[in-house]
Amino acid sequence: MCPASQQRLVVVSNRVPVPKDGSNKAGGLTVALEGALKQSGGLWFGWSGETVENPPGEAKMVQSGNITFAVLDLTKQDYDEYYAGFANRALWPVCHYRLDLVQIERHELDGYFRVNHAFAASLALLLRPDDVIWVHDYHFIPLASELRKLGCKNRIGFFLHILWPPPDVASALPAYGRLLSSFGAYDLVGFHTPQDAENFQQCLTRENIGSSVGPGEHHIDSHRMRIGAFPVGIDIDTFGKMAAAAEDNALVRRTLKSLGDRDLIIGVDRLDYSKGLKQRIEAFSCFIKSNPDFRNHVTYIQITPKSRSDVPEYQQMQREIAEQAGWTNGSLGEVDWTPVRYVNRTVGHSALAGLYRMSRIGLVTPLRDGMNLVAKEFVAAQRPEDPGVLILSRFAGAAHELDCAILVNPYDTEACGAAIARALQMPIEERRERWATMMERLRSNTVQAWCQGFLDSLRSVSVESTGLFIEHDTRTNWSVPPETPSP
Ligand code: ADQ
Repeated sequence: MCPASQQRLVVVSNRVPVPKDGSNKAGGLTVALEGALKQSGGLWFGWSGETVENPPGEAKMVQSGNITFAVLDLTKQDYDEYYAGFANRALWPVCHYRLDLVQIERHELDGYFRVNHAFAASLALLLRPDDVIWVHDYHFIPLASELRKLGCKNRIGFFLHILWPPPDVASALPAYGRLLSSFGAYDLVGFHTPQDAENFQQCLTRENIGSSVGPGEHHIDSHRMRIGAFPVGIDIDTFGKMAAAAEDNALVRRTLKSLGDRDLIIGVDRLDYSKGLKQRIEAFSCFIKSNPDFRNHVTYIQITPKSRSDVPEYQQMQREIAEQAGWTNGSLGEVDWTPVRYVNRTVGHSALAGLYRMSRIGLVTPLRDGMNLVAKEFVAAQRPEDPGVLILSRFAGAAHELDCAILVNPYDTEACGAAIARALQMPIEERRERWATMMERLRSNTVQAWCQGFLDSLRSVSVESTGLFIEHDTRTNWSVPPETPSP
């Protein structure tokens, strides 16, 4: 048996950043996971991003240093049912409290479990007895239970990157009991916030699945499952340096020039109904109408790459937001002033960091969000001597740590409009003070610390039933990392 630090790490996620042509476009989360994989050698397993007619049952492998990337193709039917269907038309809306958008289709549910079974069968062939497995996100909730059915006795942890709602909302999920029970195959289940972890444990208790042994610990069929909050962070030093260097970035310079002497308000989100874009544009409109002195003195740039365009709810929303941005410009704009620049583009991380840095305000107002990394990136990108102001939804997980932002209720568009006016007039001392406090919080919980915290907790879990592992430190710091501030 290998010592704990030598055990190979296996990461499972829907999309896998298979290295291509030596290019490195990885975000902070990917870099942190790759760092963890490099420490002891590792395997990153998941979907290739491709759909083909007859996928080979075996994974395609790419070796890069001591990391093996292994990916499976999907059929079009698998993709439609598992990904575009159950994951994004049932799990995603329920977890974001949008019961009005839930699509319940029995064949999509079947497809979700079928793909999880197929991925487990393929992964099982690649596993070693002492591998530690870390499964990511809502696409793969039943993966561990499928692996257990195939005899896998490894430690398996799960981290949910989105919210977990309370029982009254979560129970709108089709096959709710089956999904909840399948969590019982994990040794550790992690969420962004203590609130999500608590909601999840309440769901188990209400459904009589196992028994709670205090907060953060649940026994299911003699198996002990730990439940904890592990708020994901960012690499603030790298991001801050990138933002400073990006002042010379061509796109950043052109944008700055195009603004003239107007202040910049920035929003950066995937095009998703959870991000509150409709309400945000309305709030901006309210702000201009209530504060006519700011007309032609401020520009709001919303950078929003399209996502999940093959899901009908997203197609409709794309049309609505584009119309709303056009309508706002038509009614508020001037011949020489476009108040809202709405752009459906992905921007490189370096340019994005530079744009955050030159913005007076970061508008991050999701209706619900597990964490929201844009809020953290915006703060990390600021100039210490002249920082911009973060306006943050109280319904983003990031609000637990970034409570020195101007916290808003995104549904209250007038109040959000007033927050914009307040941010633009905030004295420099107050801006510096708020920013310094937020930076302290971000520094105490980087993405590397998040990764290490989760893996330390997972590795410290004893796997009594298998006898494969010696029990390590079983009670250390697994529930909520101590540096995480209370909500
Ligand atoms: P997302 O819903 O995708 O993530 P978020 O946390 O904001 O949301 O992460 C988005 C990432 O994409 C950020 O790093 C951002 O810089 C980047 N991005 C966004 N728009 C971009 C653009 N136009 N061009 C380039 N990059 C862009 C899910 C959950 C979140 C959780 C994360 C991580 O929904 O709540 O914070 O996972 O766990």
